[in-house]
Amino acid sequence: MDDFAANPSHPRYESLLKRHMLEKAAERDMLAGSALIAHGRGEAYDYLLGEQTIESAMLATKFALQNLINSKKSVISLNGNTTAIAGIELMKLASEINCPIEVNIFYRTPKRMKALLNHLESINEEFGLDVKILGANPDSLIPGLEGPRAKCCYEGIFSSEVILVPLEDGDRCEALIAMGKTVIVVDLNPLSRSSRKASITIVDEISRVANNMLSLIKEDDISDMEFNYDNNLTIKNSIHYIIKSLSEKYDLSN
Ligand code: PTJ
Repeated sequence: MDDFAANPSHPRYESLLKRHMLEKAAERDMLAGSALIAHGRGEAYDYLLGEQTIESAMLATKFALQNLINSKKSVISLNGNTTAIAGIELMKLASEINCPIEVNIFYRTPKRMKALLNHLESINEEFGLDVKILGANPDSLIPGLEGPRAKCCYEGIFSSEVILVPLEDGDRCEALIAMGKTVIVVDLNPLSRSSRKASITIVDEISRVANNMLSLIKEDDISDMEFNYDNNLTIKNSIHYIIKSLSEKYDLSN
């Protein structure tokens, strides 16, 4: 990737690459001012998860994908961070599921919206995709939210049954749940309000989730799989994992 100097053999290669992608996206005006702080918080949780997809997250990912595939209408909502580090994979996923992408950002400015929409259109062109990209002309409001955060598109977020909203804020997650939607959140912090309020919480890193979904979608049985899914248990299992990993990282008995 252009001026990225790290070698793939570096033990922290993936992490350095994601930071670099965010730096580049910031140069292109795609990110919120606090994007790198949000990413750093995510990295801290990811360290505790061993920078891997844990079992409970994989189960949530499978169940989430089944919901996205089987629903009458689904949408993938993208913000700045998500577009920067998993934009290509999520556009490919949208193409496989045949659902639109909606750019929906917390810190909404015309400059950022334009940069993000242009970037996603360039992914369509580069990879020969034909994904519908919404967000340029919001015509609806999410009830219960105030200001620009409430804006959305009827064709996308407003009328969809199932919505994948990685790195969502707690208020909007609750407002979408109140609209009766199945809300799939991806958040490395299992304790965040969005994690606790979502219908399906994937405690994992967004680019790993996108890649996992792209692999899983090739398995023909995903839409018929039987699940006995309990989101509360998913969250509890991720917290148990973090506690266990913390206690194993250092011998506290000495
Ligand atoms: O592009 P915008 O305007 O919508 O703004 C995006 C950010 C992320 C800046 C905004 O939504 C924000 O401030 O988010 P928060 O409230 O800091 O929450 C971000 C959550 O995402 C935190 O709980 C992080 O742990 C988590 N997170 C950060 N990076 C990742 C992540 N979760 C999964 N994958 C990541 N790569």
